Amino acid sequence: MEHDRLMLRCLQLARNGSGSAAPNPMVGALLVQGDRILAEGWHRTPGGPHAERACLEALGGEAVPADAILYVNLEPCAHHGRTPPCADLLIERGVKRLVVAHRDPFAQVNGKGLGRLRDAGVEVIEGVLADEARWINRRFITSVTAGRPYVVLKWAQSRDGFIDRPRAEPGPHRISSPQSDVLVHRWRSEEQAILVGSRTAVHDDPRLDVRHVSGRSPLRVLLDRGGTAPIDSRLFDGAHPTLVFTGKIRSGIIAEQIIIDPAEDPIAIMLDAFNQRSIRSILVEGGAELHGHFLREGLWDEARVITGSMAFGSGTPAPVMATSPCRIESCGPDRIAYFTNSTQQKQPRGSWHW
Ligand code: AOF
Ligand code: ZN
Repeated sequence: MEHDRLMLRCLQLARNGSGSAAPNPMVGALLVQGDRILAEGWHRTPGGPHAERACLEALGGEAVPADAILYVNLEPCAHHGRTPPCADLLIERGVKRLVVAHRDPFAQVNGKGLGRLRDAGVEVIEGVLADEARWINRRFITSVTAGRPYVVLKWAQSRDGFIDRPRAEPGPHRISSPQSDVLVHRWRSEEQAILVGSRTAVHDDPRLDVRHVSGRSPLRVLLDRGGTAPIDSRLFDGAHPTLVFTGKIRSGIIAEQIIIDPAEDPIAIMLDAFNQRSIRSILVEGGAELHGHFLREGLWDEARVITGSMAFGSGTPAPVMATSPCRIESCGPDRIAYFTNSTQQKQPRGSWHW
């Protein structure tokens, strides 16, 4: 279908905003006349032009032909945010035909943009590649509709199901291959925050930044109620912002600190704090206890499990997933299993990997 093909192009454009558009959604737009693409645009960064404006700016001063169709994966906005409403801009510029994938669940828009356009006589088709478009904006949609960030759990396990071997034992503790490490850094660049528990900070001393690919490093977050992470941990090196949820404020560390009451559920408090900061997604990198917590409470959306080629024989058992993966990939010598929480956003059928 012609509409599908052109909406797919929109989604490709939208994906250019991966890692930079958040907390805004990823949106692409293109103006098409017959078989000619007249202009394209996408939303790069909050405060910058929305996709529709970027597309019409790319067209320059030229008039929009009456038979041209504007494709955009998200309903044009109706509100004055950091930028004026796109619906008004489309009407002013004389767009007569519009194809969108789905409505914007953001309360100030949610149907109002399409309503305004239809009232102005614009012919609107909605629902084109809606599942695919919702999938690429699953972080934004989950955050806006559920009031919590999209949660991606990630861990690496040995062939025999351990995420860690006894520390007293000599030998390498690394599980994933260099090939998988590059992929994990891409995953990091796609989420706004990355969370680990204190045991991971103590044992692994991770940097939690993006090094092997180009991209934005997420906010580093540490749950350390007992204040056990050493003061010279890399997480406190000031190289990137770090947020610590702690039982009591510590001096001498370069990090923002939020006190949490030991009697309260830390997961709920953290998710709420993220939500208040418009953090739409988090990558949870361990350890087993933290993953178990998210899994037990059903507060997760995806799990990505890297299985390495070596066996540990003993150690800390990896979490066991209750469902089968929706996809398994090879990455160098590793296998990666992808799980989605079926109560949440549905992944489209076929080989849709974004
Ligand atoms: C669109 N086109 O390309 C995007 C939209 O504060 P602002 O002005 O940046 O508005 C952000 C909201 O606008 C965001 O929460 C979402 O509802 C919508 N994003 N809308 O028409 C776009 N990125
Ligand atoms: Zn807009």
